[in-house]
Amino acid sequence: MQPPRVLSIAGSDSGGGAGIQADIKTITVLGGYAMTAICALTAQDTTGVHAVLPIDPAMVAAQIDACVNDIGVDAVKIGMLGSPEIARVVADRLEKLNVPIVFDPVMISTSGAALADTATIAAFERLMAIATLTTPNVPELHALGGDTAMRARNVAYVAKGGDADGPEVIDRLIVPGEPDREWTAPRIVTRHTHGTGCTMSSAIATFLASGASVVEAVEDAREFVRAAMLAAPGLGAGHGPLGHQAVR
Ligand code: PXL
Repeated sequence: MQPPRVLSIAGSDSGGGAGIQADIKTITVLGGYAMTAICALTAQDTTGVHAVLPIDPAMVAAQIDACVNDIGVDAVKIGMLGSPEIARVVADRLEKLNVPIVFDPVMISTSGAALADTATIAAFERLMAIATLTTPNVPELHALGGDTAMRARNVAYVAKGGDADGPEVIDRLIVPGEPDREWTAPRIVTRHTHGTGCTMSSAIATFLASGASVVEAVEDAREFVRAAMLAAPGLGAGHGPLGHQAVR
């Protein structure tokens, strides 16, 4: 049987914990076929982001075209974009592609580094409009105008609760025209949370590529992120990576 083909359009994390590397591991462990369009390189480890190099927007477009035109794509995940020009070129390409799109509106790394400037965040509007699902964490939802602004945009989103306080983590799914849903689970207390957002969005994209509904995809992706967090290998002196490879 052909594996679900998932294209990750995102930034590279040299340390392997987040970004494109987390996406490839997630998609692969979940049985998908991972492809990538790299938008930015980061020199990064568990302690922080040491350098960022955005890729030429035309090169990002060429990577997307290569994957779409030959291998084909069943779902797309969008992560770190690196510049407003890249965000625009990605929107241009994806507006013509009729597959599920999961948009992780990446703004800040787990270690606190800014991964999107104001102009790039402004360019998120078109991507939210075409995404099947946008997956903001607490500070990202706030920067996007909160629930009021998201509901006014009439887009589906998962408000991830991992960054909120308290012993329980609540993730909420809002789909226009459908009842809201939420999932509650005991907080996993760990400093090894680097790449949780990337892992969540690429897991959702993989489940959607396999034909799951949005509700099923979010539910199963949450379980995968939690299992990978519990399997974290404890690497590095800062916020370490998840243990994707140990989840079976
Ligand atoms: O989790 C957000 C994120 C996305 N993309 C890249 C990252 C990070 C966080 O560190 O490095 C490349």
